[in-house]
Amino acid sequence: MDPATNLPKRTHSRVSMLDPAAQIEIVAFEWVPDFAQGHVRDLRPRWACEEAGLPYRERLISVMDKPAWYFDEQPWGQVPALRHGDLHVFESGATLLHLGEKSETLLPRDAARRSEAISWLFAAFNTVEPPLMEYGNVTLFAAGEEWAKLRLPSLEAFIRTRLAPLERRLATSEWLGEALTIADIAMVSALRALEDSDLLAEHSATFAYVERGKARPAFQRAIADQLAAFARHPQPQMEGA
Ligand SMILES: N[C@@H](CCC(=O)N[C@@H](CS)C(=O)NCC(=O)O)C(=O)O
Repeated sequence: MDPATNLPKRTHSRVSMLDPAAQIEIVAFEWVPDFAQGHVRDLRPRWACEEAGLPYRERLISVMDKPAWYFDEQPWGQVPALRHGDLHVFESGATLLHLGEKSETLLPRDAARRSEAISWLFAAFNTVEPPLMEYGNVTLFAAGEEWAKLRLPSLEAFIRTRLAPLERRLATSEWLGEALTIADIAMVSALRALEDSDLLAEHSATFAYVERGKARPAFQRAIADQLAAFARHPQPQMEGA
């Protein structure tokens, strides 16, 4: 048994941690449009559960017709949210921290390594991810708009200033700390927004880091389970379509 969770230790399992009887529940969407499939943020706590061998169940809701009760758990109605016994957690970063508290695999107990992991976790969410989200907006959702074309060069230059320190760190280190932690789960997930961009390709250590994260069996199981839910749920009919 794992004393932190009172659950059987199931690390290094080759089977998915998805288990309808699990105590941990992750709220996810039953279906999203193609461009978002494999990127929805419930992937982050799913991946963490897989790394740590923490069983979880999924609760699927509709992105088009979010249930009213869900706004009491996630004020913006976004995913993911996580329930664990009486605890309700929202924001993917908070779900990662919660799971980190349950598993030393995800968040070291040693004070120095723990502070390092938490610092990088916040860096992923606060320093690295915001300009990458803007990049997605400029190159995908607003592509073709005049303002987006004007914004792109300065945004790319800014993103390079965010990637350069990561590149330095990852040139000599496989993960942000000594071993993979919730910080890497957050950072790799954020960097995936650049998957098809030269910005990532031109930073070879950071590129290899993202590939290393995605190659992990735990990541593969997590993404397969997210995609399996979409495959089970047909695309909803749009109004007026
Ligand atoms: N800061 C939030 C963002 C969550 C978020 O943007 N979730 C997206 C899916 S990846 C969502 O629920 N989108 C639908 C919506 O906003 O209505 C977190 O990290 O949990």
